[in-house]
Amino acid sequence: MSQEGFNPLPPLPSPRQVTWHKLERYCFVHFGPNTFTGNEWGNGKESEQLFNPKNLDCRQWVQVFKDAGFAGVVITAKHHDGFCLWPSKFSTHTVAESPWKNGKGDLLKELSQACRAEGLKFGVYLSPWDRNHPDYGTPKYNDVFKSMLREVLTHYGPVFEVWFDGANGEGPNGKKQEYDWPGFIQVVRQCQPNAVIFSDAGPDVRWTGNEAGYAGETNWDMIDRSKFSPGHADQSILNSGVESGPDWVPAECDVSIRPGWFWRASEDSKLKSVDKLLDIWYGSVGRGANLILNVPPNSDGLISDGDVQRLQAFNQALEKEFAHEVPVVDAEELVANGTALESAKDLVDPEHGAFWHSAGSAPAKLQFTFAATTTVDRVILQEPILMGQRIAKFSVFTDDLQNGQKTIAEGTTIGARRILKIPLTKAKDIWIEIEASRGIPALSRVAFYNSQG
Ligand code: FUL
Repeated sequence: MSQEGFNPLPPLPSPRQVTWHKLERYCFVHFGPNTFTGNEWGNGKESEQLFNPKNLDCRQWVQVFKDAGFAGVVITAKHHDGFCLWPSKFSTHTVAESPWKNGKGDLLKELSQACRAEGLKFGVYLSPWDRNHPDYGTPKYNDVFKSMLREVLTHYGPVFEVWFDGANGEGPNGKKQEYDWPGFIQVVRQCQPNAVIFSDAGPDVRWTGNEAGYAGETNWDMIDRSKFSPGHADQSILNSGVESGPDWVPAECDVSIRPGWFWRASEDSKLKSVDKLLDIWYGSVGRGANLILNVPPNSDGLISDGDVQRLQAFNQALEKEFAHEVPVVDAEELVANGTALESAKDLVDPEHGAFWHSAGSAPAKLQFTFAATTTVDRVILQEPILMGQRIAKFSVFTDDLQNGQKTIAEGTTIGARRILKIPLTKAKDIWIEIEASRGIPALSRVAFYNSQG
């Protein structure tokens, strides 16, 4: 397992991106005037009087998300309608003008405190598009937006992700804005240097190109950032990334548990099924991306019972998938010097963990042996992404006297993780062949499971 002479292959993730990769899944919360009107996009003319979530309790949201295994929350601090969920000094369309808590409420304060109390990460969505602000469409608005960002990023403790929406429509004056993206990014870097910035063009995390929750089967963490700008990015490229891309900008998959982003009573019965949520998880987290699942609170200010139950059932189903790991007793070529397998099997932390790499370029074959003939139907593969994303094509196969060599799975990229559902396979040994790779292939984790128990 000597790592001498094996060098990182740029581009590489920044420390803030490495931290982000480990979160895997967190919740999105769309909440605001639309929660009370039933609209998806407010026009900015909604009366502040509408906003009155009488039983609002962010601790309930956070407890529900935490119990269901989610690592954090990103809240729509300001959606396209311009309504601010905090009492911004730079707008007259905020919680301060609403009847909620007699205008004394601050939703970002309540949510960030609840997150800190439970150890969840806190993130913010701020739409640059503002259908309410009178300055929208003029250079002055860029300063307004930066001032709002500063408020949000300096008053509520650590922020793990700042989510910029690419939508760019007209303001109340019918004008469109020339956004000062470099300026917006600079404010985030100054106020929250550890936060990743999401947009359809990064700079830190990219949109996956759809709102259905699926990364590409092939999912490179790289793109060429110079070819994209927010609102102007090729969706199919965003979905699969670019093998030769010079910038590390991994994908995040956004999707709602309901048909819409905002809560409405008529969609209480239209929640995604547990099977659908699992499929989305395999299509996002399982392809090395992160999943941001939207679970919108209702007009009372609470996550509805149906959503709570669905999240719990989803989490239970996910835990069941990986409840039974099948231990590997020997991993040839994985541990070149024959070190006890435990040490290799525990290499699950791409930041600090050691890893296997081949002596030369692909192909490379790895043999995993179980204590006895056993059955497996799930495989987790991980690359040590601190060394760069490399593997471009692999297959998983069995080989025995009776049936000869039999391919049970094929794939392209792995990255932070690749989680495979394979047909229930009876075997004493399983092989993984890395057929193509940028540079020398490396793996930091290979694990087998039997979801049937
Ligand atoms: C889109 C917005 O227009 C939707 O309303 C929603 O917020 C979604 C997550 O992003 O661009």
